Amino acid sequence: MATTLEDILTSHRTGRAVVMGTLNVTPDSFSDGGQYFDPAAAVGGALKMLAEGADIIDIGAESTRPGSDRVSAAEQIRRIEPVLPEVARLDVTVSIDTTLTEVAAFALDAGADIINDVSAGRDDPGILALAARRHAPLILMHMLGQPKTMQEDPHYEDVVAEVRDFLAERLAAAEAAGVPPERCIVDPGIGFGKRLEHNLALLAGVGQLASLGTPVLVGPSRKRFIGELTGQDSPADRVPASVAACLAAYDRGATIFRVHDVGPTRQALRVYQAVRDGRS
Ligand code: HH2
Repeated sequence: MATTLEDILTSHRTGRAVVMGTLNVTPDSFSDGGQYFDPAAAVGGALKMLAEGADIIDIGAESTRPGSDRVSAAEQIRRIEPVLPEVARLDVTVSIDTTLTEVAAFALDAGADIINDVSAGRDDPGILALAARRHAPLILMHMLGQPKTMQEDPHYEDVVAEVRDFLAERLAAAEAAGVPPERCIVDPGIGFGKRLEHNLALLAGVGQLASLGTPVLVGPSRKRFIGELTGQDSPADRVPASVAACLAAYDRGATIFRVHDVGPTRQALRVYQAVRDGRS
């Protein structure tokens, strides 16, 4: 049976591990750019992720890799239009990875269930009211600066405390707009304005974010810090290390994992849970 929104939104209490497969309908994403730009390939990719055990398919039409330029709402909609309704017909929860209200509204109308906003409602504040009106769960992510410049010189005194304070403030902003914390998920934004040591501190400190009372999502998959730790230059060669990062975060309280490699992540989580619980 498919994982429900309720299962996802209570995962921090139940300990259920939720796998979100990344489907970038873009020509230029850092790890899978172009792979799913063709609509048929994108739907095929979603089917494969579903067969491998994805609970959520996260569809995005704008790369937010360091240095990237913005993509207009009209172009994002043009990219997701032939893909999202097809994926929404499958037995899987769909999230839309966008910071723009117009794109999120289109996606919800086309069958998306969750809004994944990497700007946490700062780019286009109307997205918070949209989530409230449509009772759509909302992912609030931390980012320092903007994708264009975020990796130029990120600096924190205490990265975990600062990210936690930011997320608490964005949870309050969402609640003021009508989205209660019970419908929010927080995310430290691995790689978004962070150096290697910041990413490691946040993965190690996810327990402090979990104390905000919502599920914590992490997206370490194939990112640059994994390459820095392992010496693997090509994102496609960073799969085992990405899985390890998810397990380490799960161990510390994160329950939702945004990944490019659903099968390996699901297998590893299954074994980890079986050993931890002493049963399959
Ligand atoms: N990372 C990316 C995009 N969206 N959303 C959340 N909530 N958390 C993340 O860590 C996150 C995200 C970047 O990865 P990807 O989509 O693969 O690359 P690109 O931005 O180049 O499309």
